[in-house]
Amino acid sequence: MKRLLSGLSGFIMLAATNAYALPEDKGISMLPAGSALAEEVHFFHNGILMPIMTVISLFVLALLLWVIVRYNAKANPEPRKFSHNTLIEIIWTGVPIIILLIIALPSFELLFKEDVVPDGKQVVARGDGQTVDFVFPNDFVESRMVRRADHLQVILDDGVEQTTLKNRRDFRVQGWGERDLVVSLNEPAPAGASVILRGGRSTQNVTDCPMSKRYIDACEKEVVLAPTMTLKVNGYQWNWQYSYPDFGDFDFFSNMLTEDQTTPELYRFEVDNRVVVPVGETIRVTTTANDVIHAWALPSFAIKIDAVPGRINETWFRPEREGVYYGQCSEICGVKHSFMPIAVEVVSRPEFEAWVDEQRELIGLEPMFGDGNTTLAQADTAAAAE
Ligand SMILES: [Cu+2]
Repeated sequence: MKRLLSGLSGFIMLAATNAYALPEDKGISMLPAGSALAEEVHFFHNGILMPIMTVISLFVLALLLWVIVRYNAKANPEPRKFSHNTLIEIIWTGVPIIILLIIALPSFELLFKEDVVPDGKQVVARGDGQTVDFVFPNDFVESRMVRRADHLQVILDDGVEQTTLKNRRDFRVQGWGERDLVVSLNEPAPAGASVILRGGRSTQNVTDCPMSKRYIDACEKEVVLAPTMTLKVNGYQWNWQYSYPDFGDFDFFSNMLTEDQTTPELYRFEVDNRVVVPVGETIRVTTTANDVIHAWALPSFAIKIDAVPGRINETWFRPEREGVYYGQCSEICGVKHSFMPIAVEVVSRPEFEAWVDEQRELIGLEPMFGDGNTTLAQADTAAAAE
């Protein structure tokens, strides 16, 4: 009951401040993307699949109309009697193969991105007005090593703003694919500024890249850092259980609110206890189920992953904007299948830490972050000391 109350009060508090990503009445487009990867998936649908489908449908429609008009019994009383045409057969086999390849290649890339949890890492060094060489420890496994310019980002942070430096123009790199990457800036980093080296094989487009740039794959890319937390999802007939192993392994069930507990707009989307995650951080998601197969689906993050009893599936997302995102179990799992919605609330780091401490208190654990201003590094020390 205590948890239900805290969930409800949280809901009322946040309902006033946060935007919802909800399906619209009579809407036909995708739910707004909440992550860069979802934007890529949406581009794949809206920018690649839809044009191809539209052209094919119009072409087939035109062929049909042509045959109906030109070759009906009245217009063409004497039909020709040939049985095959090699050129046409080569074309109608070859062209679909090319179309399928155009669809397959970007979709394999997206599947790979969703499947492989990012492992990028960053090191931060201080500039002193003299030093030009900075070392990035390239200690990944062989297949994940930083080998190319787009696997590495060099950012200069002067405390006010961050500037992404350009390979060759601003710095040179020695030792691609080797243990230590040496980044040599063309000009020494100013005293007091931070040099952020971010490396890894998982990259994504920066958010809000325009569609025209996506067509020619010219969006600016960024390295995705390794997860800062794991969210364990467990499907039940008929609700979800979530646990947070990195923060004391507290867990809770998330049940759909009844019609009189929420607004008509949110009925069948809203739950008593939402998943809460921090914005801008990589979240590892593992799914499993307690009884039958469920599926954890969250369209705004382009996630749909089966939750299978006796087995663990893994995926990830990196929410870019704060807000509440809704999803739904997407594997028919029994009579109340359509009554197990998913609600994910993306909040700032301090809000997330305050929420974590609240959840820990419910199971009698000491707060992990205290006043909500603790840095990540301090949290790591606290977790290690526990
Ligand atoms: Cu289900």
